[in-house]
Amino acid sequence: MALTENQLLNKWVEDMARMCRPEDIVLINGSEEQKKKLTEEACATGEIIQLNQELLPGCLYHRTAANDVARVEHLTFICTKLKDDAGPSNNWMSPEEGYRRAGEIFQGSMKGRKMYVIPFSMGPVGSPFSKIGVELTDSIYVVLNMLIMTRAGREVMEALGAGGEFTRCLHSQADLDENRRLILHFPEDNTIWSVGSGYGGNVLLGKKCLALRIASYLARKEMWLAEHMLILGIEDPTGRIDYIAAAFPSACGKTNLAMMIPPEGLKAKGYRIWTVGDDIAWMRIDTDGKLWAINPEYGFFGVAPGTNSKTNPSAVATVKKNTIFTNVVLNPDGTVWWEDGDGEPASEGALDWQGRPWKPGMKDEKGNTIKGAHPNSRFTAPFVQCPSHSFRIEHHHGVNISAIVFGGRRAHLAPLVYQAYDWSHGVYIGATMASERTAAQYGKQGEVRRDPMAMLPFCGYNMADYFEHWLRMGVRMRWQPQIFHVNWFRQDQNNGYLWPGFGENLRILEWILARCRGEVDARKTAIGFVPKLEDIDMTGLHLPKENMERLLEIDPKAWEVEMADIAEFFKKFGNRLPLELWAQHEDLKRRLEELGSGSALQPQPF
Ligand code: OXD
Ligand code: MN
Repeated sequence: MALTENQLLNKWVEDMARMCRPEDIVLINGSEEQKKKLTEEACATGEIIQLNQELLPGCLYHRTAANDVARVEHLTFICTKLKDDAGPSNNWMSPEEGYRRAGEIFQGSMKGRKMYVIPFSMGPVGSPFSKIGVELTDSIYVVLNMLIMTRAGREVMEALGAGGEFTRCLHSQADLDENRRLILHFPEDNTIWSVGSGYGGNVLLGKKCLALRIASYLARKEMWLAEHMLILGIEDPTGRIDYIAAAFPSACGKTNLAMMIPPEGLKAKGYRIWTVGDDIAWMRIDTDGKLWAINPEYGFFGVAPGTNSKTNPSAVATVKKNTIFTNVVLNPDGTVWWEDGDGEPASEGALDWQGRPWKPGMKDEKGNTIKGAHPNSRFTAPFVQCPSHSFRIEHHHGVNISAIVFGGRRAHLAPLVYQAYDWSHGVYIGATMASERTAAQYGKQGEVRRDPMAMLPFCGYNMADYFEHWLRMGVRMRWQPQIFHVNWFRQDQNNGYLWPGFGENLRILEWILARCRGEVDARKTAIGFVPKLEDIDMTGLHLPKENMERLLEIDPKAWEVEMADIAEFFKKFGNRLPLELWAQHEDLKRRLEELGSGSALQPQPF
């Protein structure tokens, strides 16, 4: 009997099976019964360990191979016919070479294993915002994760019907050899091939591969936006909810911001936060001329270390049940632990992320502390388990976006918050986003990594065209969201953070929304509109006034260095870069020169 009623799908599965040679093909229907059977099978082989079902009901544990713990940007390719269509920020391979090289690794890679066929929808099933994909994989871990991260199974098959379009996603762990690992995207064929990895970001193909790299390509063709953004709603006591979409590079606290808890001082105002998404936003202009956004995902694939009841109580509550933990510490009582989490790990009998006996405080030969959980260890948890999850997650048109926020980690340059003059200036701000490495982190202090719109590793085509697309989208909207830039990470001379971050960030979001509603005025500066000190509600937060002044300061000398770096970055895109961005660049340069010469030192109210 045919696998499905979709002949195109059947033919593709047949072709891929001929190449990978699995011993069996199993269609995932999304039922509890099938999930239970697969979990039992994976537990029997040790691929998955069942956790303490009394303390962590429905929770599972998995370890990836030690050489396979993160996304591999150097092995990730965009395979377009023309190299220039991938652009200077992507690795490129021709489609012929991609299919040939990966094909050799896929050849017979599923021998002795089953091939699972997972029909999934990114976005609510049947929504005009959504896209359907089908992932073929030989990993039960992938199946169980996809059942959390996406809407998957029979309902999606029905929506796909006999002739529907879908993204073809092929994955095999093969032998997990780093030298035979490739993550390939064929945007012109709506196809993804991932081989040789078992790590989430490389193998849950609905996420970074489809919802960002392939979707960004489709979004340009179809005039919408696929972005690396969280979506959050802020409800005020009158019941009005305004939504913000925000892009930050990886590891800048997106999940924490998406689930933030109002700070004590603002509690009296009765704000309520609604989490719509923590990683990806798909946005379309609706018939009302406004920008609407959905979260195409259905779960969280969050970093565990650092997640605790203080930094993110909602995430702690979210992972209490039905969660898959990857590469964290396994306690002998079947519970889990990670660095900077809640409580203590077991003092005896714990195993680290590689399955080795581990005790807190253990050191290696060089005297360095051995971490129990991998720094990129993860939890995969259903979206609706988040206490602040928005009821709009199921809504076909998502939420109306009032503000777009770009952010980076800058020790000295960018003020706490500023607002673009208009859409085109906002696109420039997004296109020039960057994060700086600080002494407390990794790499060389002060080194700047440009990460436009936090999409550098995720844009599936030439980023110069991507900027052009953003500019065109602005022209098409009748009501453009206001664009802002924030920097929670500004430091003093002693490398201490000037701003407390976490829930206190709501004070800045409050100003952002007040600006969107035209309720507060601002200082017009060379780089954009900056708040007047008195317009940020500091109730219950005692920060010295000098701190706030430092946080909002604009240093023309530092900006001069920045402008040179931006110009170097822009030049990489040659004459494909929209002239409008160069014009924005020149305007900013001129305004900064005026500021540096003292003629515009006093920012003017507008
Ligand atoms: C992620 C990332 O895992 O951005 O979300 O790296
Ligand atoms: Mn991300």
